[in-house]
Amino acid sequence: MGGSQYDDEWVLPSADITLVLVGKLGYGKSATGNSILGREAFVSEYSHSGVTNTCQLGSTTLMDGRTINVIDTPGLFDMSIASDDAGKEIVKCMNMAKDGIHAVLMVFSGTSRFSREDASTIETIKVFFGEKIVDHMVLVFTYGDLVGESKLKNMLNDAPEYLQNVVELCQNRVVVFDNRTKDRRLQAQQLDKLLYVVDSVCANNGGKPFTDQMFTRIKEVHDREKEVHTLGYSDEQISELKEEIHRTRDEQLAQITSMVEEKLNRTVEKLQQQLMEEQNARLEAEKVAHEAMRKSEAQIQELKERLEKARLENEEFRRMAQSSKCAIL
Ligand SMILES: Nc1nc2c(ncn2[C@@H]2O[C@H](COP(=O)(O)OP(=O)(O)O)[C@@H](O)[C@H]2O)c(=O)[nH]1
Ligand SMILES: [Mg+2]
Repeated sequence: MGGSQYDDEWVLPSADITLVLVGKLGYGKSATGNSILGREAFVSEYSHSGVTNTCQLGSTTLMDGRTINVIDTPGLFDMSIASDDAGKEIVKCMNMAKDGIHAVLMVFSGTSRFSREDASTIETIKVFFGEKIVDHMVLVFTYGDLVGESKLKNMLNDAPEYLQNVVELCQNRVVVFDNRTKDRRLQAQQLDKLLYVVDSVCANNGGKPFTDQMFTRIKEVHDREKEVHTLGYSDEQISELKEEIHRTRDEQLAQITSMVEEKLNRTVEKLQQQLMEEQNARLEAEKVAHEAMRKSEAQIQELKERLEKARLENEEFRRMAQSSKCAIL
């Protein structure tokens, strides 16, 4: 048999552009993926059941002839629902994007408030992949039918400081998607806008997609396997070797998975540390403010006492002045 647990998603088509959809469950990742591909490639619905909780790949050829791979993820870096399989899922996603990621589409719902968890999803990705990943980030706001571009601009102007910083870090790469529209012109328009932004991301990065050591390791596994096919073995021999090939691949992927899991654990630890430091800094700032208030209250009291003393002295003086006037008279 020679089956491998990685068989289904192992050999996948390469493409000119690879996009990964990231964000919380229910924000519209799958719907956005479908809008990009122009067909219902991913299940999109607001319910926990029925929605696959694994990465999926959809491909299409664009009008200009370029091929595009879109990877839909199940809230990969949403640490509030992180599962034991998170490491495996990340490896699966990286395998789907084995040549690297051109753009990470950070999907937010245009109708939800930007939350602390949203900020921590971005932070997790930054710590996990390193700061350079920000150069490949595009912010996608869904529910364009309800919010519209100008409303969203206003919302971003009043957004929490963290979101404003992210928008700035992403050099204003913000795209709005109405995934409900049936208007073909609007569908084409919003896809064009996204592709324009993705092209600018590619250009800014010298045409190179994002990769790191983990991607390199996965690519090595692919390359080694390709080598077997080019060594001049006959199909029959390769078929006999299949079990061996799969076993080697599984072992290597298991190694990469534990490396990813370790990195994920370190990421979570680092973020917890960061959070604790932020909390401590906030407590310290509150203490200082409280102390300053206490001090100013004491100063006000002192001032009041001095004024009262002055008033009493004035009165005394007036009394004395009056009695001395009487004495003169
Ligand atoms: N009105 C509206 N609904 C949307 C839009 N995008 C997604 N949705 C809905 O939001 C829900 C969640 O979408 P889904 O793609 O499954 O989110 P995911 O969990 O992030 O993949 C579904 O009911 C979608 O129909 C949009 O642009 N407009
Ligand atoms: Mg989905």
